[in-house]
Amino acid sequence: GHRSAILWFTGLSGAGKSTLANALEQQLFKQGKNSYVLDGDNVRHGLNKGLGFSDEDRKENIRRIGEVAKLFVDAGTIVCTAFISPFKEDRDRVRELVEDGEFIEVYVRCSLEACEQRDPKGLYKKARAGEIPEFTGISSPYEEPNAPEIIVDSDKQTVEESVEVVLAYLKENGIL
Ligand code: GGZ
Repeated sequence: GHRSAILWFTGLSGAGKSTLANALEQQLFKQGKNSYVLDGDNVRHGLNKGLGFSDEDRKENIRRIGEVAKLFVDAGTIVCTAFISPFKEDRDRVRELVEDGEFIEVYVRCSLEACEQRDPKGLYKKARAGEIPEFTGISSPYEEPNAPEIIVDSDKQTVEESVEVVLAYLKENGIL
């Protein structure tokens, strides 16, 4: 068995949150653990269709995702969420929704320079050109976590190394 928890990945666009969350989910699945990934692909196009990227919309995006993540925890699932979640206050509010130890904040740290260099969807280029307003890191803030449970440096560590770091944390803390 395992205990349920929220693995809350936060970081800039292009830092590798979804990649890491999905790689972790694969490992958990292999170990027979009940896990699920919430990310922009399955949330922003459905439940949160209609929300944009103003501060208010991001706040509401994160609030709803937090409530859904809590439901997954109630259902006994290890839920991995991969959203920029730029505001500390909004992340802290999700933390307060669940029991102590059930909210595990994973800061996927990556310099803006590296994210911008990667630019897998060309969004930074568009943001620099003024074609996307309020783009995180360019024209909208990202507040770094003060005390995340886990930090991975995605511009220095491989995805595999980062997955191992998270798995080790889950074992040490009695989730797995
Ligand atoms: C940031 C934006 C924006 C703006 C569209 N700012 O790299 P991606 O493409 O796939 O991930 C980004 C995603 C961010 O959505 P989140 O729900 O994670 O954001 S938040 O937690 O702040 O609500 C990016 C794309 O959407 N995108 N416009 N203006 N990212």
